[in-house]
Amino acid sequence: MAGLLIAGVISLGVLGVMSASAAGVGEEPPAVEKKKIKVGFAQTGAESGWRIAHTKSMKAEAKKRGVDFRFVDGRNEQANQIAAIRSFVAQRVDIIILSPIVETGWEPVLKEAKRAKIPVILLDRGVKVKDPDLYVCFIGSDFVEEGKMAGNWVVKKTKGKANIVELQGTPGSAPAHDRRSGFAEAIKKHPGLKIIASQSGDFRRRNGKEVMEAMLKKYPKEIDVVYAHNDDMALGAIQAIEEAGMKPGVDILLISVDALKVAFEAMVEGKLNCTVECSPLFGPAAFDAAEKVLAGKKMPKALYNKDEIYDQSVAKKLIDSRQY
Ligand code: GZL
Repeated sequence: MAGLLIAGVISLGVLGVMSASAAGVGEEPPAVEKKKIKVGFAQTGAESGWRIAHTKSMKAEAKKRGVDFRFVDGRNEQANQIAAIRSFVAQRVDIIILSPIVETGWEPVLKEAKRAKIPVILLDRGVKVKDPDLYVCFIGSDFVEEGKMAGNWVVKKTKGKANIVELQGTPGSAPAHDRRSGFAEAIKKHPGLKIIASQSGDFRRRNGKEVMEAMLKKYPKEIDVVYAHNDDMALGAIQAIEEAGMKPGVDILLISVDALKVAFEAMVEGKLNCTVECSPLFGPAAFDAAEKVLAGKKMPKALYNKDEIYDQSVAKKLIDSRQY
């Protein structure tokens, strides 16, 4: 016991003495702490269930990786996101991640980031810029493909004959533009399918309800299908249809995008007919890309998430597995 004690004391003492100076002969030098990468993320806002889940995924992954994460909620204003990018440049972050609310108006501030030699990753939504080197890569969904999936479902479900009302997302945003064009492409060979009205609900549930109320006043009996660019607006439209004394999912079919758990609940209730997935859970992919960029690895210009389509026939079976 004494030997052990002495060994204990000696080792403590030695350690005590040794720790007062640099590592001694034969001692392992203290592990160099891995430098924390500084990431500035300019998020769009908090307009929908999708966006909230997206922010949650990014914050959880940043915490898990011990990243020095600077988060700014753009509160759905491009000016706020531009100011956030400028502040990230001033803070000399290592990399900037941007979910751009709209596609245009980014050239000047992205040039400032480039001049500061700070790489930019686009997440979720794309931008229209002349110089593609203003960002390293885009990670998100193919919104044109999502629109096509929705259009093809409407063609099949209605046998190519229906009056359609479209609830569009934020004007000028990539998802609103591309989900419209993909849908129009899918239905163009079917003259019996007519978009009789199209209006933005800004991806918000309240706006979706208000726009649908106006549409029902204008077209009390003519609407067969609602194509909503996201589930939040579809849920608002469902409320408006019920308040007008009609059965959503039966009198008027509804298809939307995002595949939120609440959309699965509406499908189980028979009020929503179909939703196209657009997963927000790509925090891990975003930080993988950031680490690769900072390690000087070559990145593809675009990395697309895989999206599925779900209708009422699978809603009950899959609802418990939905993660957002
Ligand atoms: C899509 C994303 C869209 C969602 C909406 O990647 O930009 O914005 O479809 C969200 O729910 O508001």
